[in-house]
Amino acid sequence: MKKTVAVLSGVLLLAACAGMQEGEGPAASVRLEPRSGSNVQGTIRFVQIGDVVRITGEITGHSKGPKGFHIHEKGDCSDPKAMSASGHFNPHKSKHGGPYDPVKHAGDLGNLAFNDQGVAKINFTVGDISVSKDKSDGIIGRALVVHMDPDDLKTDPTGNAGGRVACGVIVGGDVGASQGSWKYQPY
Ligand SMILES: [Cu+2]
Ligand SMILES: [Zn+2]
Repeated sequence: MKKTVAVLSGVLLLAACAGMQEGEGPAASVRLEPRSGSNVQGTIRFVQIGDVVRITGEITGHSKGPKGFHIHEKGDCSDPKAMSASGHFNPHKSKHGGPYDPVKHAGDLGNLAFNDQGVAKINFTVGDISVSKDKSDGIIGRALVVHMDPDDLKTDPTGNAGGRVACGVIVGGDVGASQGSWKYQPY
């Protein structure tokens, strides 16, 4: 009996590590859905790496150029214009800024660069947030929002980024895992 339990826990540990790379902490992900009558959508993944969080993914269906990108306070995208997601995630009661400015909301992720095809490929790291549900700067359970316009990285509290054209609630782990669409990938 004891041996069975030991073997089983070994299998579970292996499963938990599948897909992780060395040095990676917990992951979270979000499926962005169109809002405000747009076609903007995509899937984004967050991985804790030490003190920073790597953000990767792809978003399609926007117009060319820089577009504001933020984590918003409330994990509620139910409103057709995503106003239910409330303001920028701001646990430190700071002012709006760019992602690498000393003064910024934790949720200020700056701008995404959409190309001629309306696609943004995303791969960058930021501090001041963590892949957690419980920490004060934790992003799980909050909303990720893509905007209509560029974020000017200074106008408080919105960055003057215009309407909200995509929204999704950040969940722990990989989106689709419970539906079986996530596949084990050896590395
Ligand atoms: Cu925003
Ligand atoms: Zn902000």
